[in-house]
Amino acid sequence: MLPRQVVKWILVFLVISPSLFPVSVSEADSSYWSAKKRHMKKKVHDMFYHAYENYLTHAFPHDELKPLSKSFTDSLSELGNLKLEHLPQHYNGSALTLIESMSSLVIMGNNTEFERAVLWLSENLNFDVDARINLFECNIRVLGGLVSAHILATDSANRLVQGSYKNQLLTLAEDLGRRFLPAFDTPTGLPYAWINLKYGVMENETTETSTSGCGSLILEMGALSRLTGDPIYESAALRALRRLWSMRSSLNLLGTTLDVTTGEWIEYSSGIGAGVDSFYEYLFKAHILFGKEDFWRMFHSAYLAVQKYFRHGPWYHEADMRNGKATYWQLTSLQAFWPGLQVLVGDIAAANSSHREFVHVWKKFGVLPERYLLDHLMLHPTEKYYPLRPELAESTFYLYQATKDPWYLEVGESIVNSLNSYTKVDGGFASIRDVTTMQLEDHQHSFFLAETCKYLYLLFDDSFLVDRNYVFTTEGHPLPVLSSWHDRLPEAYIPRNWTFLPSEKQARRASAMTLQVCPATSLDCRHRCQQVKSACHIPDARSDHSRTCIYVTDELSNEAQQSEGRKLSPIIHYEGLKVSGKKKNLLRLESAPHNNEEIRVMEDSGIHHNSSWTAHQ
Ligand code: DMJ
Repeated sequence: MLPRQVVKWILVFLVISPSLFPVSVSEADSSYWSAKKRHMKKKVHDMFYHAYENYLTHAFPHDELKPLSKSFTDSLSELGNLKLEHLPQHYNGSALTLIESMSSLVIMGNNTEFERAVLWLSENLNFDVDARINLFECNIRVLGGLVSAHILATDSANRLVQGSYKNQLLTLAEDLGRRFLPAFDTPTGLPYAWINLKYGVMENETTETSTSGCGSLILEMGALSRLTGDPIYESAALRALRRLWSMRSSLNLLGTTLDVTTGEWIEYSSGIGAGVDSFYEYLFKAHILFGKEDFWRMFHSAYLAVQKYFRHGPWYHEADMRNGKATYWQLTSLQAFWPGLQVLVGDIAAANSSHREFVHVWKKFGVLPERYLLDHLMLHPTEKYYPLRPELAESTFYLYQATKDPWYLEVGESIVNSLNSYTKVDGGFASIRDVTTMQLEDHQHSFFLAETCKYLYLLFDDSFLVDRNYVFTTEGHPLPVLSSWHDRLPEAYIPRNWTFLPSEKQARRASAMTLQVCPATSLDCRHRCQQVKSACHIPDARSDHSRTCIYVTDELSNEAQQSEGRKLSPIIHYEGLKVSGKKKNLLRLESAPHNNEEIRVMEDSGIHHNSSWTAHQ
């Protein structure tokens, strides 16, 4: 037994030691997270190669891997084709998964494999095939994959062997782009959803398409025009987008499906998920990529309408575009991309609150089910599947970029663990047919390599993004933000305006992804804090979610410190959330307080207990 005096001094030392050595505590913290990141990066790297090598062994050059039977499917002609109509007789695939993997290979630093893929595609890929493909899917996966890979191949920063590359991928992309053009030959300029790569629009082709199907082509086709100098692709996509926007209701809402020959809506109900999702994404990303104010104006009105009519607390339901009345109360796996888009926009408070709910659902089922009925709190009877979708990983990556809150690393870790325990099989990664039984399905979708693995990898290692500006397409293919493609580069995308991340040992330039493009308006300035409302933020009507974002900047804290003559901790208020003092505790307000009112707080018993928000948000 130790003498009582010694025990007393040990206890005193333990109590005061954190204040004597504050730096070593935070250093221990940061080396814990650095080690965690290295470990997780390796895990994701291994996942990607397990999927990729199995694809090469059992499926290449066909489109996608069937990981249970270790065989293949030529699925480009099946994508979006639910009834599997008009399947081609002699189509042997387009190496879809290889094309989709190329930007991930570069991000993971495997230039040798990337070059091998460039060579193979240059010599073998041929689009002159009798295959009826979905324009949207082929655009985001194949055209986007090729255009992005071409840019990466010609970017000297990637140190690829420049001499061996003669723009072969761009030539292929242009050939494909030309084959898309007949689809746009309609009285409205809205493209058909389906086109035969060899013969153009087929006889008796359906005239029905979706909002995302005809409204999210501008990034890939715009980039193709900028690269080739031929404006025809960008003009076709832009004309369709403008026509679609002109079909919005007086509430600035759109429907989900429409007729390309009449320009009439077929389905008036819409939300932010299937059939619409990337339409919103592309309005905003087109503004970033091409700098046109027009895109910003469209996006801003559309975004505000979504926040006003679809949002219910952290959830998004569907509504009728004509009157804004709620129609379907459903959470869908595809909606999980929305918080990521909100981060880019700058509406981080709303992004954070929705993202947390998706994480809850992921944890409840082990993965995200395709559709969950919010009004009945049950799974959709037939859409219980999880096809290895990337959206939650994508949003987690964006939120970590913006906040550097290590809690998002933990979310990423649990996504990785779930994928490895439920979906990894000897022959790759399999989709889940039913999240209640975890029964598997024999399909490894190409977006698992293009997006799911990529966003998880970037979450744990973002070195590819440092000092560079990229916009990721909806399929996760990076396109650079170049001043030569711009009418005017947005302020936030000019490197001299980039913020510095204070949490690093040495200040490091952040990528544009950590910035808020959506302009902030200063509302009020009281002695302790400045209220800043993002122009993109619409407080929802529920009383328990009615606070607007309030940020306290470092400068104001310092100013307040001087005026009050005492040390203040940076404070960040979020909607109903307050972080102060002890950085590690996230506290939830019991009720929304008035300014400077004494507030009662309680520990957040939810999943965010390990947060450490910092003031640079
Ligand atoms: C991807 O093909 C794209 O992200 C698309 O926009 C919709 N979702 C799938 C993956 O879930």
